[in-house]
Amino acid sequence: MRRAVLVVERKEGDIREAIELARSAGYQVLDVVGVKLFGQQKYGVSTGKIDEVKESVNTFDADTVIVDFSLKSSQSFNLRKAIKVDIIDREKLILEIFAKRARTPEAKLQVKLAEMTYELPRIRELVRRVRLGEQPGLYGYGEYEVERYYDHVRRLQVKIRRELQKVQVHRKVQRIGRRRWGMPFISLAGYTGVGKTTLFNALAKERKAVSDMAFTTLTTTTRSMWLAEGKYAVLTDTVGFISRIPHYMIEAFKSTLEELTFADVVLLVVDMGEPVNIMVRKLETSYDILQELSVDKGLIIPVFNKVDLLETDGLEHKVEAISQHVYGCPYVLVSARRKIGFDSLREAILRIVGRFYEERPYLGAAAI
Ligand SMILES: Nc1nc2c(ncn2[C@@H]2O[C@H](COP(=O)(O)OP(=O)(O)OP(=O)(O)O)[C@@H](O)[C@H]2O)c(=O)[nH]1
Ligand SMILES: [Mg+2]
Repeated sequence: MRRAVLVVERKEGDIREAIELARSAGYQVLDVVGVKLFGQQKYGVSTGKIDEVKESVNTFDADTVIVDFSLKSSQSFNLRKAIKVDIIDREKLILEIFAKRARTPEAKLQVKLAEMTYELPRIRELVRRVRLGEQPGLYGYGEYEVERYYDHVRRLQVKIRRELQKVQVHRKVQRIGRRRWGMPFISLAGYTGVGKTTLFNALAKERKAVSDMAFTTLTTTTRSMWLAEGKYAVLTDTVGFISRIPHYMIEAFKSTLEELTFADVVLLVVDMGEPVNIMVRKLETSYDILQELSVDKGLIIPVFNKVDLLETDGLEHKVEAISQHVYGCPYVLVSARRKIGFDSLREAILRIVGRFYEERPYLGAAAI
């Protein structure tokens, strides 16, 4: 695991999300430094703050500085020069998470494309600096090679766009293939750190459903789930939603969430431990994202997780406030950690997919 010092903008204040993002990308956050961003052209932060970050890097022996906002290419270079460890800005961090989670050929291509969109202005900056003699070239190459690399990336972008058109046709075929499973598909969705994976693991363990052997063809993020006597479903964990995603990454983001587009039920997980205003904002944006992915509201069950963190009074107050922002299916209260509320959750799921079993009775593992 890489060791990072996290630099956050004080005004934005969503330190929890920033830490969760860093964790998802595989970094251990050792220290957090708050900064103000106003009018700091050269580094993105004030020179006084740079000293503070440097000190923190030394104290904690960090090998990376993650800044929770976007940096211009020139600012990245200047910071790297000043602090002398890797500098990862928010865009780069999100790209690293996407790259780790992209599974389908389409998602991989979309992420590549977004990575290149991110890299191009940085290569341009490098060319400029090599020309000024300020910076050794890319991997020790000179100006000419760096320019060639730039052209190469541009050509690659064109090629990837063409490939993407081809795989998008494939996706439809795959989707039809999934129907042959004879089980409904349930996907977990929600912001990063709300407890999707914890819930995924807990639900998959409740009464071993069909033999896990049947699932070896799928990824580690898909398991069978028991719903009721003789009724099983396929449960899939997904990428967490992320706020403030730059526009050019939206397609990459959506393609890493492809599972959601063919789910029969989407469990939209919300963290009850967060302040009400943040919960409401995240719930509303989640509905928007799901709508963008063409997920029907009638298939979305809001799952309010981590109820174990709250006293009865606090819980009632929060539920009352947030329930006014629930559309479609009613919400369910759970604790993934304490395994509370799972019966209600299964009932809510069965209300949506119950008919599925009447139309096509479960075929058993042998049929998979
Ligand atoms: N108290 C409490 N903590 C929980 C509960 N469910 C999950 N957590 C904690 O919340 C943190 C995030 O949980 P994850 O399951 O990794 O969250 P996630 O939604 O999968 O996050 P990403 O994969 O980053 O999108 C972990 O520290 C969990 O232990 C719960 O019911 N109660
Ligand atoms: Mg997870």
